[in-house]
Amino acid sequence: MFTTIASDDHQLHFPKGELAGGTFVRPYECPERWTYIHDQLKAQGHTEFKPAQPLATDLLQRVHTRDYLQFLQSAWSEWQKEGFDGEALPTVFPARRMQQRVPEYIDGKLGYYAMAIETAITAGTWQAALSSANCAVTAQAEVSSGNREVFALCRPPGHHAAADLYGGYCFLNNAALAAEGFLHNGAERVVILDVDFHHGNGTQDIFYQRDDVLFISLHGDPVHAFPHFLGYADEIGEGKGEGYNLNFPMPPGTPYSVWSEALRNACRATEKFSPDALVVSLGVDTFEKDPISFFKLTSDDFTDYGELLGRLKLPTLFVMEGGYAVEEIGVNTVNVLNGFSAVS
Ligand code: FKS
Ligand code: ZN
Repeated sequence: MFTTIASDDHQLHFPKGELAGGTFVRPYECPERWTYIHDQLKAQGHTEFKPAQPLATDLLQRVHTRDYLQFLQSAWSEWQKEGFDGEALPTVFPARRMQQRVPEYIDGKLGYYAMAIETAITAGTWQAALSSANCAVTAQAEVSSGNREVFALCRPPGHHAAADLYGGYCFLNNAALAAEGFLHNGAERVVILDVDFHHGNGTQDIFYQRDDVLFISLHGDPVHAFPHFLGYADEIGEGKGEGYNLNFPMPPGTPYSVWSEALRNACRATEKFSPDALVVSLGVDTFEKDPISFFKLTSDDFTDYGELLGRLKLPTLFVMEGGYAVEEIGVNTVNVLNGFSAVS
């Protein structure tokens, strides 16, 4: 039985709008995602839930910059101070041939720290993001103290957030914070395996020059898929991090037969690295019916790959990332955990 670390604070982040396809739509990343997963865990006997402890605070500055953390905490009040009616969204960016300096005005700050524009900052965003990070680090502590079946039901997600970038629904990098937690608790090497449909650009960037955290990601080819500007196969790490970043971009329509071959390669690389802990960035937007993604995994495939992960026999932490087929998100997520349990 899995122990789940979850926080009701996720509800404090519920933006009304997301710019998609040229219109404002209700965000795909919505509070019901959490509820469907929560309810399915209970329905399938994973009845142990523990609250998040405020453990992320000490680690935040290992992953994120001071100025970025300050920005996230004050963005909503700075936005409100201007008397704007809507939610805080960026509109202008430090693109090529422009200054990379932090402006003082909130519009400029939003654009400076954003990597995409769909993600609104609202009144409860900081508290929700902080609690989500606390879920990840509390869950990491649970694994470090010997629990072999731990799930961090994080919302908002984290893998697009870099040291000083938010976007793609992410603010604080929950998986990176968990990896830092493992290192802080005595691990020498950690693997972060990102199976969300989207490339974990934030996580990759945070560990790009390091050899103590191997980042592996299976994702939609950036030529076709968000976040578009990172996630190519030739991104292998830099400096002493060279060789410690592994990307498996895959094309539209990719079925489980192909995807699972990439996962087997990822597992072999994981074993070769012989980490002390594994963090799985678990997004179930690889599902065939996901409304914004293009892989073709079925619900049973999630059980199958949960088993592949269980066979690694590593202290493992599952951290929730994406998944937008909301009615199936619970079943698909719990299938991964059940597959893992069945063999571990
Ligand atoms: C598609 C536009 C893409 C943004 C997609 C963000 C995906 C977020 C995620 C996370 F795990 F972070 F939640 N819009 N036409 O699933 O990677
Ligand atoms: Zn995703």
